[in-house]
Amino acid sequence: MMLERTLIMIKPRTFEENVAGNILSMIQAKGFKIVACKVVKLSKKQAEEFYYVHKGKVFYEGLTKFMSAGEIMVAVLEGENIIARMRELMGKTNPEDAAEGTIRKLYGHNLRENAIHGSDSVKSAEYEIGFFFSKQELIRE
Ligand code: 3AN
Repeated sequence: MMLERTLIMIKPRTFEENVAGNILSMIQAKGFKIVACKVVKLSKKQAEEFYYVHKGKVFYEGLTKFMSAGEIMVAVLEGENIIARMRELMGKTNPEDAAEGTIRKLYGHNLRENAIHGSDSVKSAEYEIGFFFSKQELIRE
């Protein structure tokens, strides 16, 4: 078991629906620790930078447009094996395929507007956390 950190984003439509509190409750009920949390709004350019790994894919333009359309809540979570465990709580990318009781099943609307993002590896978590949070914001001592 590894103590890891992951970056989550409650996506624009979902944040606007005022269900961020419910989602954070689900996360806390699992015992996942919230290390940092804030509300931001990305520009189109910033969304493109964040999702650079998807550049060139058919959904890149729509995804970055949607992700810059409104405020989002970003948070850093910490725990053992948190990257995989958070992705399990999120459910599959397409809410239609997500298991009952997962965040995407409960709050996702479609493949693009799927409620929440979570880092998919240690490497992407490091990049994504650094994208939104400064060292100072992550200080614990
Ligand atoms: P996940 O967020 O489950 O790791 P990725 O990394 O494959 O999934 O995709 C990143 C985001 O791009 C997804 N959260 C989703 O909003 C969007 N997306 C992925 N595949 C498609 C697709 N085929 N059509 C539209 N949007 C997509």
